[in-house]
Formats: sequence, structure tokens, C-alpha cells
Amino acid sequence: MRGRKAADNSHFLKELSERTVMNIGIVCYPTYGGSGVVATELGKALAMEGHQVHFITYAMPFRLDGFYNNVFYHEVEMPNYPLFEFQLYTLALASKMVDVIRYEKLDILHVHYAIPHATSAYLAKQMIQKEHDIKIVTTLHGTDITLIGLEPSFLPLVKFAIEESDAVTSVSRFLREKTLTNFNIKNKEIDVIPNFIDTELYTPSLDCGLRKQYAPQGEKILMHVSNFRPVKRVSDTVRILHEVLKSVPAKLILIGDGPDRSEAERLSRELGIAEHVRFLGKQTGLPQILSAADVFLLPSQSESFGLSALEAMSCGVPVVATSSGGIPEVVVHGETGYIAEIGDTERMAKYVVDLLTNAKKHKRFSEASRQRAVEEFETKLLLPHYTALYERLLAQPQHNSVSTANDASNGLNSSAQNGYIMDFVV
Ligand code: GMT
Repeated sequence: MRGRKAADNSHFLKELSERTVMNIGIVCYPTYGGSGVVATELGKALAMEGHQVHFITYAMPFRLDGFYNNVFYHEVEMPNYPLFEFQLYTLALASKMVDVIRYEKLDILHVHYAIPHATSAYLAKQMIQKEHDIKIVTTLHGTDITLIGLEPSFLPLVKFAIEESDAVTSVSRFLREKTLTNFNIKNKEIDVIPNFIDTELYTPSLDCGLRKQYAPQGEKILMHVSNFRPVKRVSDTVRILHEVLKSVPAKLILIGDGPDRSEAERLSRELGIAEHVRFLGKQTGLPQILSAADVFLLPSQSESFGLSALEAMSCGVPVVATSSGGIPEVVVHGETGYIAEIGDTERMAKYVVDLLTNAKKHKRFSEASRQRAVEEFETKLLLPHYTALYERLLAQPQHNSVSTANDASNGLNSSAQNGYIMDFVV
């Protein structure tokens, strides 16, 4: 399908017929989490542009919640075998990738989160090399680089997979720098393509009834959305509320679930503020829920970008967050919210009170948050960066079966001989 033009008799707009239609495989974690959200939204947006998008995961991505034209889903089957004490997902995924590349004639395989997806992609590429030249794009999202990827069991593999990808992107400048230094990457370009948001969907909307239900006396609403993992420091949101309550009547609404939920529940009881904290668990309809908030809290220990902060900003909600990782690339201190040191809950509480007690300032921050989301992070602005990257890769010389076969017959390693891999080292 490489270089194919959309057929003239297609239903797409005329301008689309001039564009190159690509077959794109997307691999991600399908569960609750930012990288899966970004990957799924990217796939949906690409499909809207007329590209054929094939999701390859072990479960349906949770944001793929309906029928979408040009979107296909391929489930990775995991056979159980008593000899394998640990699941061999990396291998099963590689085999499924080969299948989809071969039969759906993929041009691009875009993997989100390096572990293990980039390794599976490398393996799949090697397996199918003689018949099909697939281009691998790896997008780095966060803890694949800053935490788990640094474990000695994974570090050499992540470094290798990054270096062998045809293109690598990171979701923030912070993450690019971390990748280059943590993995001592010397000869690989890493493109920063920030996360994006559909600002028409995530838009300030009418209260969905949440305020009436949870803040009936006109209390202010603090909100946090995450997967409640330790890096999110969810308990700090409870500590912040505890401070805020000393001067402003407020409620804390927590959305999501995960390992630290019970600790946050326990802390709210210990501090005697449980009646002001509501845990709603996992929710859909985030734009409406977020729109009910006065301030969004993101007190993370580590955050390569902070997609949830962007979602809040797009709904016109100022963010009080930590300075960790890429958050300052999203939240502008003193304009769209405030930034404090990790763990400094007192300062974050002061910032929250400042916003809650100054209506003019709150309005200004709210408008600036929305404006920043629209002007800097709207999907329509950032999607072309991905499509341009794909097109750039597809325009590069093909590494096809014929030359590989010849190279093999010469007893030479084809990649090393024709410098193909080096082509991508810039
Ligand atoms: O890296 C992770 O912890 C997982 C990942 C996810 O799937 O939630 O989160 C990361 O990717 C998001 C999307 O790019 C970013 O918005 C998050 O900041 C980032 N999380 C961390 O860096 C902790």
C-alpha cells in the first residue's frame, strides 16, 4: 500500500484523494494509562484522515469504544503452557506483528512504550525482512525511560531497541534528554512530538450534576485523575485538601484506581477529612467531569508529560502540579497554573487557595489554560508531525527482499553491507 493514492471513487473529500494513504500498525498498552490513550487517539485521528489503522494489543484499547471507519483490531493470543512459568508476551506479540505486517501490508509499525513493544517490533522486522520492509517508529512515554527501563534486566534491551528503531519520538523535551543520557544514545535522532488533545471534545462544558451532588453547599472542587500508582503521589492530594480546608470549604474528587487508592482513603480518614474526599473510581465522560473542577492537582513524583493536566487545561481548569519531568512544558507557572517542588504540599495548598480566593485570577488562569491547550496541543496541529515522520521514513530507500536475498547469497550481513541501518543514524 506504500505510496498508494486514495482511490478517486472513495468517499473521502477531494483533498484527501491527493494524499498518501498508509497502512499503520499501532501497538500499545490497552489499559488505563496515558500511553494507551495517546496511541489510541493517534490511531483514531489517523483513521479519520483516511489511513488504515491496525491496533495490535492483548485487549481492546479502552478508548476504542465504538465503531470507527478504517480501524481494525488484532488481538494477541497468549497460549498457556505449564512449562512457561512466565507469560511470553514479547514473543507472541512479535508473531502477531509479523502476521499483521504480512497480510495487512503495513507500511509503518508504530509502537508506544518501549518495553517490550520495541523489542517485539525489532524481532518482527527481522523475521519479515526478506519479504517486506516495515518501518518501525517507537514513541517513548515515561517510565519505560525514567524508571523500569533503567533496571539492569531491561536497560541494554531498551537501548538496543531504541537504536534499532527506524525513528524514535518522545512526548517531551525532558524525556528526550533523559533518554539520551540514561541510555547513552549517541547516534539517534529523537523527535519531540508532544502529546495532543481533541480540544473540541475536551472543552469547558456544562456541569454534569457533579457539583450539585458532591459540593452542594457551593464548596470548591479539587480534582485528580490518574492510575493511582506510587509515582502519582495521590496521598499528596489529600494532604493538599487538608491544608486548603483550613481556609476554604472544598471537596476533593479522585478519579481512577490503582495500588495507592487504599492508602489515600486511609490518610483521608486519619486526617479526619474523609467526608470531603470522594473516590469515583474509573470513569468515562472525563470532559464533563473535569469541567466541574476548580483546580486540577498533579503532585507527581515523575511525569514525562502529564496528559491528565492537559485534559484539565483543555476544559479550562488551572493545574497545580510539581516541577517533575515534563510538567513545566505543559503547565506554565503563573499563567495556566502553579508549579511546586515534589512533596511540597503546603506550597501547593497555598497556590490552590490563591486561585480559589481570587475569582479574577482564576478566570484568567482558566482562559489561559484553555488557550494554551488549543494553540499548542490540539490534535490537528500535532498529527501532521506524525504523518510527516511516517512519510519521511517511507520516502527512504527500500530495503527489500531482493537485495537481502542477494546479500545473503554473498554471505554478507545485508544491513551492514548496504548501510541500511546506518541510513537512519543521524
Ligand atoms: O510511563 C508510564 O508510567 C506509563 C505511561 C502511561 O501509560 O500512563 O505514562 C506516561 O505517558 C503519558 C503519555 O505520554 C504521560 O502523559 C505520562 O506523563 C507518563 N507517565 C510518567 O512519566 C510517569
